[in-house]
Amino acid sequence: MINLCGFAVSNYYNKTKLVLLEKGIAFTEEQVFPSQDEALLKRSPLGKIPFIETENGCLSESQVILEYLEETYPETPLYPANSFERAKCRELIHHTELNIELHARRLYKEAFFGGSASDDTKNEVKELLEKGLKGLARLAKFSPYIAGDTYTAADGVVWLHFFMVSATCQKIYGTDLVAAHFPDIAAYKQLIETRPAAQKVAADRAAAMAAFLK
Ligand SMILES: N[C@@H](CCC(=O)N[C@@H](CS)C(=O)NCC(=O)O)C(=O)O
Repeated sequence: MINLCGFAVSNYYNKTKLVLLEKGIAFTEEQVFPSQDEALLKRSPLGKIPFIETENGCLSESQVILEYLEETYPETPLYPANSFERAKCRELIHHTELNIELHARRLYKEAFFGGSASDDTKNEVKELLEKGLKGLARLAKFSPYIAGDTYTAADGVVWLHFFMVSATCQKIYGTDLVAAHFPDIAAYKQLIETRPAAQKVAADRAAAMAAFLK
C-alpha cells in the first residue's frame, strides 16, 4: 500500500494524489508539513513534501513519483503509448512547472500566507510568467485535453498549477495572467472538474486551505 505524505494545500501533493485517484491505486494519506527535522529528512532528503512510502522505501519529487506510479501500475495509463507523444506530455508538465509555477511560487507567501514580496520581485516574476505562459500556449492543444484527445497526467498538473497561479496573479497583480493567455481556460477547467478524482482533490484542498488559514 502506498502512503502519500504531505498536506492537501500543496499543489505538488495534490498532483500526486490526483494521479493515485485517477489510476485507482489504493493509498493512505499522512499529514506531514515540510521541515528540517531529522526524522523527516530521513524520509524526504530536503524535508519537502510530497513524498511517498512504498514497500521498497521512500520516494520524493512529485514527477519522479508520477513516473514510478505509471511504471508500477500500468493499468489506466496517464501517458500516451507512443514514445514521442509521451515525451510531448512530459514537455507540457516540465514547462508548466519550470517556466510558470516555480516563478509564481515566489509570490505565494504574500498571496496566501501573510508574507510580502518586493516590487522588484513582483515585476520580475510578472515578466517571467508572461514568457512562460506564452510558451505553454504554443505547446498546448486543448483538443479538448492539453496533449490531445485523451486525458493525461499533464491535464492534472496544468489544472492544479493554474489554480495557484491564477489566484496568485489576481491577488498580486489584480488580473489573471492565465486567463489573459488562455481565453478558453474556464471551459477547460470545467471539463477537468467533471472528473471524480479532480472533484475529490478540489474538495480536500478547499477544506485543508480553510483549516490552514485559520
Ligand atoms: N520539486 C518538488 C517540489 C515540492 C515542493 O516545493 N514542495 C513544497 C510544498 S508545495 C515544500 O515542501 N516546500 C518546503 C521547502 O521548500 O522547504 C516536487 O515536485 O515534489
